[in-house]
Amino acid sequence: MIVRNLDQDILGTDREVEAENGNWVSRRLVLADDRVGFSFHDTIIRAGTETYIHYANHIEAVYCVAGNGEIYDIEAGTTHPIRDGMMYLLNNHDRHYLRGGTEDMRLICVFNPPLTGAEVHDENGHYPLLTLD
Ligand code: 9YT
Repeated sequence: MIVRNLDQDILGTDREVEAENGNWVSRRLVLADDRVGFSFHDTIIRAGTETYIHYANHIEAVYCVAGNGEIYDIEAGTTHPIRDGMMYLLNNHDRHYLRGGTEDMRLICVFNPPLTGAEVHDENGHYPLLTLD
């Protein structure tokens, strides 16, 4: 069993990753080196921000537990409000804009395959596919 606490084990370590543009901060509770087939993140999306994302190499489930915002599905041309209790699943590598609302949004995210922790969004909004040996 692995037990981690956000305040004791993640914050202020290299498992706490800030977006270059300051739009979000991701606290990675489970990563690829835990070797369980997914990674598990507690992410804060800052109010009033907009981020283009296209996870071409990953599936991501996202569950909102606090705050508000919206996701714009580019292919479908639809916008979905995000609030406590809303989940979205990027099962088709969906290109989207993630927008912070009037207050910071707290999102619990699961990635498959797992992130190693070394990925950064490239200019296309992608995370590269990184794997451990
Ligand atoms: C919800 C989302 O995709 N936010 C961007 C950051 C990402 N969740 C991460 O690296 O933890």
